[in-house]
Amino acid sequence: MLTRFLFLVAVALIAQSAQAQKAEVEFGVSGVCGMCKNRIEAAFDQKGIVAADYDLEKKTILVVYKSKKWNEQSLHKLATGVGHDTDRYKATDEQYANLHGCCKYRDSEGGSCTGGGHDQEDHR
Ligand SMILES: [Cu+2]
Repeated sequence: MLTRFLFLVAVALIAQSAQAQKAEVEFGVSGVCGMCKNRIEAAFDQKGIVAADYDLEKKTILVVYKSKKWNEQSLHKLATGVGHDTDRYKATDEQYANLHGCCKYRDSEGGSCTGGGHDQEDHR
């Protein structure tokens, strides 16, 4: 019972603090496989980001964030920071080079992992 109570208090607190200028944005991010999805979502695991969900089929990410801490530009930079182009900014060649081989969405040889197969493996 106590844990349930504490849980409800925590949820109420989170809901309250999240109400403080919460904003939502969706933008395009290049990616080809489950590893890309994990990498992109991990990059958005930041303080002030409430939720981030990458849609591999639509190649878009939906981000709920605190507008005090983040803006659209800084959010785009999170994706390019791990080597993924957005619909507004490009990752540097250096950032792109760090991607796993099958995640090289810019090259025609890349995307070999599309359709699954070893999506769940961790090559890092
Ligand atoms: Cu990938």
